[in-house]
Amino acid sequence: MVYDFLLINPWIYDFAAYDFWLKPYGLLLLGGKLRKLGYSIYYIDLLDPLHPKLPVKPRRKEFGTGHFYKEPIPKPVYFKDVPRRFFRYGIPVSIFKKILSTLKFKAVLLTCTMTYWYPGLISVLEILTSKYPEIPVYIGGIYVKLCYEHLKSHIEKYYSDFPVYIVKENADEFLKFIIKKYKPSIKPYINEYPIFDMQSFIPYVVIMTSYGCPFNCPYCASKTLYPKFKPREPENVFKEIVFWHKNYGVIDFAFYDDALLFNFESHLAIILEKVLSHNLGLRFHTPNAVHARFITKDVAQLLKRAGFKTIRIGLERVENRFDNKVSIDEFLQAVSYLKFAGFKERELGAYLLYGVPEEDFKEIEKGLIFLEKHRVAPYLAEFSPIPGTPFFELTKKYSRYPIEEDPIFHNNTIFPALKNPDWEEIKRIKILSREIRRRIFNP
Ligand code: B12
Ligand code: SF4
Repeated sequence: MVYDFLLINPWIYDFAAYDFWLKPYGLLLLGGKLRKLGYSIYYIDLLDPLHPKLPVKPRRKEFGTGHFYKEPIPKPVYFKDVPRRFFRYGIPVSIFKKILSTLKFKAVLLTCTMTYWYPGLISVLEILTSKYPEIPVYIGGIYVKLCYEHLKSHIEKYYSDFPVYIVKENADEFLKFIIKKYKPSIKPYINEYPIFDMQSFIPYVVIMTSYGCPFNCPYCASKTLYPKFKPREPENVFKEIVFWHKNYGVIDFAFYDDALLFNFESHLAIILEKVLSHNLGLRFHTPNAVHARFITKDVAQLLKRAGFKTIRIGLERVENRFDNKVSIDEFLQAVSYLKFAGFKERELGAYLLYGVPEEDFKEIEKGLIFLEKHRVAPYLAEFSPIPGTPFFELTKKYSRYPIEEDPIFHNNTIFPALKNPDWEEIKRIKILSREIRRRIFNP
């Protein structure tokens, strides 16, 4: 069979990558829409942690999360000051080539989620163009949206002889073009849900109930990616959840919303009440943090009753705060409501953003101690500068890397905003954070 489209989720080249409900949601979404239009598709997930041919099975953890298979690769020279090893995460190249050799397809769709993960995309592109120089390749996703010029100049320089196209638009716009150019070859699929069923296994399903965020924090890309906040119809979200549970036995659902609790009463509450009334026994997770400001006593109780198991709150900083999405009082109030509703310490956590320009590690330490005092598990989030944000402009002044020239330097592990990172101090802070978590979880 000749597939209309081959969809590929590229490898990750990085110091670290973990399947914390990490899926190429945009690409899976696009696949679902194509299938509904009657296009035949094939999906290769190069990150697939459950691929049956992996030489070593990566360790998996609770709720569908876990490690990826990885192979060490030489660290890029420009990262020589970073005391970490470098890996290619995902299935071995040989397995990918083998799968590819069995397939026939008319066009390829590639995505790239983090701006600094583009080397994985380029590796795939290199293999594809050398084996299938005539086949069109379309590239979209967050990296494309945030670093369009970077990819454009790369393609012009190295792939100008190949039919490689960069797509900045959202899936729906792209589909209008596809419909004109390609004729569907099979019967339309029953629904347009993301193609989780084309993975080798469905450990969990990602859900987005809304796009965008009403806030505009100076370090975040949400407004660039989604200028307007757009909720989905609660009934449709509920039906999607039921579909995965009833047909595939999925229990764990991770929300990717930027503002999951915004307009709670008229949105998420409706979805959760429906879930409860059907007694589905599901578990929900919020790897992308929720807003403490929207957590009232009732919200906390409904989240608990509905089966939320992982709640991460975006606190970011305790002192010298540089956003206004939450105040310390609101944060503490939210935590007390959540605990009162019955959430255990293990189920809750707060993100602390660090590694910002001119970082003061003493301040971060105080933030960690503050969280320990209030018995909220701290999770450190290393700052990554995102083009188009005020913090990107600020980082340009302080970075030891040309962050404007190459998105590889947006990698949070390298602490790109620091002129001269004190790696010992960073290690100390990370250990402290881990120890505080341990003390909170095992008093
Ligand atoms: C979920 C999420 C996570 C998850 C999983 C990440 C993942 N899936 O890769 C977790 C929690 C693990 C995570 C972690 C981090 N994240 Co994050 N994350 C997100 C989030 C909220 C959603 C991503 C997503 O799936 N979006 C929804 C889909 C539908 O959008 P999309 O991919 O763009 O797809 C659309 C189009 O682009 C298009 N499309 C997509 N693919 C293709 C392909 C083709 C061919 C075409 C035509 C179209 C197309 O169609 C889709 C529908 O229209 C985004 C913010 C956001 N709202 O997007 C941040 C975001 C990607 N993360 C970000 C950051 C900063 C981080 C962290 C560094 C945070 C930290 N300091 O710890 C870490 C780094 C993780 C790591 N290095 O391992 C930044 C980007 C950073 C960067 N430099 O690229 C973002 C943009 C948020 C922000 N603050 O601005 N993240
Ligand atoms: S509240 Fe969160 S998603 Fe919204 S702009 Fe701020 S950091 Fe981004």
